[in-house]
Amino acid sequence: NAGSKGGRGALIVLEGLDRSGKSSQCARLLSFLEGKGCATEGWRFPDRETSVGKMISAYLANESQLDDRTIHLLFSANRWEKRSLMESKLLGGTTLVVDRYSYSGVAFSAAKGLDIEWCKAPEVGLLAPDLVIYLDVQPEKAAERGGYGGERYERVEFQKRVAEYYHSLRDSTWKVVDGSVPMETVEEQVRELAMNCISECKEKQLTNLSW
Ligand code: NYM
Ligand code: MG
Repeated sequence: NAGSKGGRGALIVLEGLDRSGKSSQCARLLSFLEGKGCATEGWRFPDRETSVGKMISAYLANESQLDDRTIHLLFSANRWEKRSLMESKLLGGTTLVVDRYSYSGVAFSAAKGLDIEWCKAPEVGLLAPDLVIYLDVQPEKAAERGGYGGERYERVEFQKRVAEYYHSLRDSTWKVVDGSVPMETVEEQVRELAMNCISECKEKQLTNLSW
């Protein structure tokens, strides 16, 4: 039973390359929705707080080495371990604004050379987002923003391949927003997409991700 009278919350995912502005936009959207009195939480993947998340974090920091398929499955497991909590929040009427999700999982691993269908498989059955906002920034532009934190994957050539795989994953839930324009302009568009999504999904069933 979707407890709250207002219907369920929306699962809104922001995706994009490193330094595309996702984290800033997630924070801005979150405070906007809170200001509207909308029950909202900000989530992110990888969730580095769990024990799986700590393994991922050490890998990204180059403090540990893991086989490509192994780390891929850990990223996926990190979403699976949050699935039931995610579902209960959504059914209870809370909208989740999520910084990265399965699309990051597939795009980054496929860019390393893993078979894309193999990469998609462990994501099947996770909750399907109601909206995916892709912040589109050219890899070169993102790199100019600086602040690559020295983590694995933070190299322009690699990010170009990631962008190609992201492109191949686009489906009807995706809205591509030009992330190279001023932050306030991006914010405006993100707000509008999110508000529409939240009102439209109240009546819709939660579904599972399939590709
Ligand atoms: N990443 C993130 C993956 O390779 N697979 C995944 O499933 C997810 C969620 O982790 N470069 C990569 C993308 C990023 C890195 O993410 C860390 P962030 O948003 O910088 O903490
Ligand atoms: Mg990063």
